[in-house]
Amino acid sequence: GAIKPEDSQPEMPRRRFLNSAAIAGLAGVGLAACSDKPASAPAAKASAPASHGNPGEDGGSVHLKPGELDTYYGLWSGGHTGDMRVLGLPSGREITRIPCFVPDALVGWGITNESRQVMGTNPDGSLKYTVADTHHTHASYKDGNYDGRYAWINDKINSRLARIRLDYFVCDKITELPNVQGFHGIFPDKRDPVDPAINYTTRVFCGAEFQIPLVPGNAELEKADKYRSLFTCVDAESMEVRWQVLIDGNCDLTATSYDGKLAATNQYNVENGVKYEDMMSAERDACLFFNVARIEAAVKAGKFKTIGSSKVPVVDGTREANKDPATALTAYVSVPKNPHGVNASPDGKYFICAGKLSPTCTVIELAKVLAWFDGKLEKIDQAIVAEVEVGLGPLHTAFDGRGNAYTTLFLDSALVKWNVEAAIKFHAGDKNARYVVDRLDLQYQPGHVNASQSETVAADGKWLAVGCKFSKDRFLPAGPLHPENEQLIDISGEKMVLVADHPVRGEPHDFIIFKRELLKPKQVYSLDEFPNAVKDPKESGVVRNGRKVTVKMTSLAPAFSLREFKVKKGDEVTLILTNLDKVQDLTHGFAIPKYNVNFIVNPQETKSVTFIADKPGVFWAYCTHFCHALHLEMRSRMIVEA
Ligand code: K7E
Ligand code: RUQ
Ligand code: CUA
Ligand code: CA
Repeated sequence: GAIKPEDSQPEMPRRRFLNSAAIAGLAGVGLAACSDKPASAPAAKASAPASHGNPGEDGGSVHLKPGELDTYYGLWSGGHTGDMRVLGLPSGREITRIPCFVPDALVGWGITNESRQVMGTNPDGSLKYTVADTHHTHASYKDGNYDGRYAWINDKINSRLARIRLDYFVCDKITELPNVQGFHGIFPDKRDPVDPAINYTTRVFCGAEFQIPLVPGNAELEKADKYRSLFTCVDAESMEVRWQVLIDGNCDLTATSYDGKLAATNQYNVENGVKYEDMMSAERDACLFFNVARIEAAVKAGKFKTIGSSKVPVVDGTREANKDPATALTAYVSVPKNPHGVNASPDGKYFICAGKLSPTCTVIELAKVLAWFDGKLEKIDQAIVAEVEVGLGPLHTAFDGRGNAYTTLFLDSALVKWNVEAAIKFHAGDKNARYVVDRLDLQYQPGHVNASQSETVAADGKWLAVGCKFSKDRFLPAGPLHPENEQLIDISGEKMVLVADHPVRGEPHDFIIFKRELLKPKQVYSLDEFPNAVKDPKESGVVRNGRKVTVKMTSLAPAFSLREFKVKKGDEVTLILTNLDKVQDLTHGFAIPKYNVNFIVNPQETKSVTFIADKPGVFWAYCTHFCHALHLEMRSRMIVEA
């Protein structure tokens, strides 16, 4: 049963908070809805008339004719596949996937030397990690909008942050954060808090969700009340960790202000609980704010310690050490029970925390948080300008640039559109302020939501996508593992209209959607990008240095420059391949049977692989990427002499 907008206020006909007894039933709420036939008929059929799915102007249409291009890019987290998906929107077509944390046999990620160096290896040469759990993807800013330089994505399992170069759509750096577990939320800053000339991203903030013993001796391992979490700042350019903040409670999602002064994380475990019952025992948790300029000053002044073998400066952001606003590095704004997302409104004024176990959204005014740091606000909680009920299980919020927020309601399987200023008026006592504008049933249990340009000053209110965690009956059954259901919603009008369902393999979590003009990708590499490029076919050949052999080769359709090469059993072979084809889309592949070698080289790209030639015989190395009428004939013979 959905709540209609008119029912949702002023008095909410729902329990205010989910208590422990209710949470025991929470699985029930989700699972009952999942295992049973949905109570209501699928809403999409009725609600997608032909006139919708086309917000007009530059918004594009969800139904593209063959040959038509999308008007927006979507950068999607790939979930367990550890990559970033690139979509065209509004069509929802997947254009490519950019491998980051997990090996990929198309591009040779985890196979080529260059990618292995980015991924990280053990002393024995094996990959340090081969699994990932990516959640959040965000891109670099300039003047409050995306500037098309970088995107970042996190790996929650092994606390890694990957950077994607958006000129070539490749992952070029991965940083593992020290002394944290469950690295979850990320957000780039949007400008420098001090230097007005730096109106672009120079930092990426990272929240760690799981508290751990920071200096584990055996005595500490089980004392959960002593576990701690750190909030981390990574340099956007060098990808080195700049500093960390020791905090009370945990981190979950992350947000940054448009003026560069504040970063924040929502906290759902201020209790330091180890069991869910403990984690939801307090009535209020927090949204924890970081004063970026003060933290940088403290680091500069040497007011930090280091932890274990890490050299990273760690400043003290605990409650006890930050009571005095004049010197505080952090501020803990209280937020009802176990909030989830925290999102910055595109007007730069507010952060909104979604309640998860509380049916509310909390609106925090950033000017007031700054006033507290300046000693001009008596209590930090006075920065809360609204705490309004929106429905059950609010998780994440997007914006349309017209003053409306769109919050996913996990438990209600719905999206609620609400007006932020009206909510503030309602909270201030104007009981006639109707803040809920519209409500839409979703299929089913939505998590992340984002709208076109939503996390920029240029939020355009045309399209909105939702990542539904359950799809149940929405797609052809294909065994027990159901895809998730990503739904596209036209938000250009007063009423939200569902226009498309797309199945997606688990579990993407987060994504961003932005205008295609903001990216200027290159489609052919420059040879100079690669110090080891074989720039001329004449440089091809085999160079021996003891047991180490270097094979240099080029590709030019339909031939490799070496039709054969000879090595000896036991040699350590490094093969360098440069694709000298200059034409866009003319990619070659290179695979060696029985040697676990497979990778592609794009136009003007160089890659290398290193392996021990431990199997004697003839091995037809062949092109794996259809490139020419003589693609099948495009081979080289590796002869390994016994
Ligand atoms: Cu709501 Cu990782 Cu953004 Cu999923 S998140 S849990
Ligand atoms: S064939 S070369 Cu595998 Cu049908 Cu395409
Ligand atoms: Cu070269 Cu196929
Ligand atoms: Ca809690």
